[in-house]
Amino acid sequence: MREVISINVGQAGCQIGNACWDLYSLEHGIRPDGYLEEGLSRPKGGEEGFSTFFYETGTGKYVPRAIYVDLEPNVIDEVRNGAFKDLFHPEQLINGKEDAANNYARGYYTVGSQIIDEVTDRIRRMTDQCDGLQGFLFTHSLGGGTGSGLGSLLLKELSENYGKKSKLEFAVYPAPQVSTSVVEPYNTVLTTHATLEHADCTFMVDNEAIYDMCKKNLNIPRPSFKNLNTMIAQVVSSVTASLRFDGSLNVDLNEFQTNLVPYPRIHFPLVSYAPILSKDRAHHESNSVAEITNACFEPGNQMVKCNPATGKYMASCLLYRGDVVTNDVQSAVTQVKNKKTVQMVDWCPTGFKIGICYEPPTATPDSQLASVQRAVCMLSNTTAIADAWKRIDYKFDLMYAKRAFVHWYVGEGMEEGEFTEAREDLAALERDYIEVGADSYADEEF
Ligand SMILES: Nc1nc2c(ncn2[C@@H]2O[C@H](COP(=O)(O)OP(=O)(O)OP(=O)(O)O)[C@@H](O)[C@H]2O)c(=O)[nH]1
Ligand SMILES: [Mg+2]
Repeated sequence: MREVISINVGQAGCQIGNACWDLYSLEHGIRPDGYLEEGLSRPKGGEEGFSTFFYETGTGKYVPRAIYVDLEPNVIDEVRNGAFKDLFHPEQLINGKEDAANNYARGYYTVGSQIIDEVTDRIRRMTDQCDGLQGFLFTHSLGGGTGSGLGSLLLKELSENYGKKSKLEFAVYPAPQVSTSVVEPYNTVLTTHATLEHADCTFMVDNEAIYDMCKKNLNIPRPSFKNLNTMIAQVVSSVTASLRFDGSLNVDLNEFQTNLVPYPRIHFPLVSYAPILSKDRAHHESNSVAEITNACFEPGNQMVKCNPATGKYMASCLLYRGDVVTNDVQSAVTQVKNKKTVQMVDWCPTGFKIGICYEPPTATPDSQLASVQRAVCMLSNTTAIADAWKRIDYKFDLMYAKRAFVHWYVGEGMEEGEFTEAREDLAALERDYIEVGADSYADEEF
């Protein structure tokens, strides 16, 4: 048993959590009330797979290994009253009375610190139920006060209490289209600095990139958070499929991580997904392995806006799902390696790690995504992702030059020095990316 506990923090974290558990349940044949669909004697996913994410109670009900936490009640009340109200144990849903008001310092210091003991206590009870805890999967926004502040505090606590257990996160990168506050660049920089040494691997989801995907590929004129989350859940599901389904060539997430993260700080792989097809277009596409593999190198399939053609790849993993055979994958990968736009760093062998999970992707009934026979999710550690840091650092600097809004943070017990320290750390991170991308012999004199 290699259990994984999901921790959803703040509005974005919890709402993405909802979309994920909705999808996982469908994939494993578990009904919204936690009992199995008719005709099943055990959840789908092989002997053990599902039990990394669900545990079984004495009455044959399956419960997600998940914690929801928000500093205010609304988002979690929706879970308590929604379609999945019976799926969760009430103890898994934790909320406070007032939110962090978009303020990292409230999430980390004042309001967050009041709830942290309760949260770590519930997490402890859940880890006690595990035989061989593998790690934690976080979802949160970088821009919200709770997602950033409480998220950072929790990751730090988990680091202290669970030492070497993996901590992976899906972190929502702010976008102007769906932004809720002006201080998101502050929160993003502060939380990235605070979690850099605690998270082992961070998959960023840039709301702007997902918004464009929904609009262009799925023909949704004004995408809502729900639409974005359905898309995000599909990606999270692909990344976690290897943990939830038994199967051959189904490489463990740990193994991917080892390959993806060459240095502890360089732990932000770019995620791409294909196909992203609306229901009405699905019939016109063949979706061969070669096509979907190639599509992962198209900007429109990336979860973060950046240009990998101008950067270098350090490592890449391709996670296939569904009706896929190794021969097709091998020829697709050979083609990809010959692309001019795919430049590897000179210190790393040109390896693409492959995983195949034979369970095809599932689309939830209200999803605009077409049901397809196969899909692929690419995780690649590319220096191009540093563009995301550049953009947010620039926005941070514009405000911080005028010390705009800083008093709100200082008023919640934060020292101004933390701003400078965080910003310097991000500047160092940008430099780290330049350094890993530089040719090994470029500095030498001959
Ligand atoms: N993809 C996605 N992004 C969301 C969702 N809800 C909020 N966001 C984004 O998250 C950021 C705001 O953070 P929230 O998660 O709402 O804030 P919070 O963590 O609840 O913190 P406070 O409300 O400030 O206490 C903005 O960038 C929003 O665009 C969601 O359901 N899905
Ligand atoms: Mg909130």
